[in-house]
Amino acid sequence: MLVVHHLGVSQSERIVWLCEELGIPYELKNYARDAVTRMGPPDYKALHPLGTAPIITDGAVTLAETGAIMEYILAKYGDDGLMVKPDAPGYADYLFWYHFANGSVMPAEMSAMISNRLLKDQPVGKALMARSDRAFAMTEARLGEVPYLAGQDFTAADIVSVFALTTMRAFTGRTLDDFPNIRAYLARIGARPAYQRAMKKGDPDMAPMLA
Ligand SMILES: N[C@@H](CCC(=O)N[C@@H](CS)C(=O)NCC(=O)O)C(=O)O
Repeated sequence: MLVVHHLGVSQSERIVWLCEELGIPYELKNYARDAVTRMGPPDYKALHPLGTAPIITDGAVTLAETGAIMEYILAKYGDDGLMVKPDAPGYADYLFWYHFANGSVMPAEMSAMISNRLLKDQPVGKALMARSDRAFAMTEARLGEVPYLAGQDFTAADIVSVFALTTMRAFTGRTLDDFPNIRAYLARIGARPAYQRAMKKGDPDMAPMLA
């Protein structure tokens, strides 16, 4: 049985959402963050040497790292059209936005979170925060051209990307005031029953940060 180990208010919401979009059977185990450190609790960290959310277990397999987990589930359980195939138009766009999310945007948001607190007035802090600004500007521009990140259709690139635009803002303090296209996109995402179910199951006490 596929088990999704979800750390509260974290990137693992994406895996819960993926499972809900695919409609596959899975067990959800919720873990609360440590009350003092706000990090994962010891029983979460014991699951995998990396110790960060998301983590899944599936029979003998224990897997960490969002991208690996997403690809594992999509390949093993069927992608239900959420992956753009190499011969389809938009394949390169799909690849770019899928990998941009965790390869560039999440590191930029993590850096911005620290920089905002500790390095705000220093050149290095400003440079790191500019990375986050660029990521949001690129996403805003893209969503002014197409309804979803890979193009006309909702794909796994959206599932991996939405966390940085929503829940992560609880940590960075960024608002969406200057990003009308992102706000309109998040309204479309928020209307998806699978997204609503995932957020309710994973973080029942948190209203999704869609605006
Ligand atoms: N690149 C990793 C990053 C994972 C990560 O940093 N997860 C955070 C949650 S947003 C975490 O586990 N924080 C708590 C901790 O490190 O104990 C991935 O995408 O899986």
